[in-house]
Amino acid sequence: MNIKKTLSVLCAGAILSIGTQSMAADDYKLTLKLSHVFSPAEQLTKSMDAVSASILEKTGGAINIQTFPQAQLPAYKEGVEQVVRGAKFISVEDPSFIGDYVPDFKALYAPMLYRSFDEYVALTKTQMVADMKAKAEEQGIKILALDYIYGFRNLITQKVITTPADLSGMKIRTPGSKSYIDTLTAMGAVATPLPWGETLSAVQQGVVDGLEGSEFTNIGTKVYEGPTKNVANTHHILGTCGVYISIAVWNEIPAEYQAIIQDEFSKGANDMVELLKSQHGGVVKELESYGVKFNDVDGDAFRAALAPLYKEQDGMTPGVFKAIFSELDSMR
Ligand code: X3X
Repeated sequence: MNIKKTLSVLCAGAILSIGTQSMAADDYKLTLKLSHVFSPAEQLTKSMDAVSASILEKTGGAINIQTFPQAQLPAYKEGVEQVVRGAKFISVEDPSFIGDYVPDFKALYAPMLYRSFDEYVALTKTQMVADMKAKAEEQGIKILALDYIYGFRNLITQKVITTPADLSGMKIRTPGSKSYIDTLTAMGAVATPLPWGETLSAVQQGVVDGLEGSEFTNIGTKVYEGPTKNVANTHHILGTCGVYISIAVWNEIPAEYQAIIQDEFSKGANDMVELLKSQHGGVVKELESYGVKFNDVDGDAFRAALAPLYKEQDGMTPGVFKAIFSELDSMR
């Protein structure tokens, strides 16, 4: 009989809650479904598979995380909704998708904030972000990681883009969160939200004039095989994914397994960041060998176009952007 049952018996029928966390029980087992939109060739997919396998092994088979890439299960906003509803589900999406529950995450994912992967990683370790995570838990979302970085998102088009004016009238595909729509609109484009699964066909058929994404997305999903061979180095958003699980599901997991899960997802993110930092130069060269051309842009013009987005939106903590800028200034 495990400790919790013993305690219950000793309390003569009055079930003594020992907190919201159940004690480790030899017979505890949990299967979780993990959902994301990335393709098998992308590092995020490989990292999720590796972390899940390591968790299964280190928990002696108790925690079985089944991974589902390419939006086979609910993804984006719908994936986060599964978490909030308390499903045995892990959603892996960028922080803009939890911005609907904690608006401060829209500020964290605002455009043109970060100059490097490391700046963002350092910011995620601050008390300011810890406070954001606490607010997420109040909304039912336990955040296991925020730094599965898949690269700076750049414009990927047929036409060479150097200024916001060049984007006028151009339909640019974005993911469906408001953060992306507002960003591409402010940059001068006609933001056209589509799930990733419909994106490459939309480009091929001319439904959109281009998209935006990282070099790792470009090479991992073979965007380069299509007509959009020009990449404008806007670095407008740092593409990163968080890992989200229901706080109710999390609290039922024995502490010893929680520690393994947290540790493995944290290590997985760190490993992925270091790997992609080392791979980026080679990926650019490989894309160039496929005929992709990279160009710099008028950064000041795009920064000026995006500046209005640093205005606090409903529900954001007053001064949240000032706090982010202050943290970043202290690192530079
Ligand atoms: O929410 C996770 C990502 O931010 C979604 O970005 P998206 O829809 O441009 O997909 C990125 C690709 O690399 C997926 O293969």
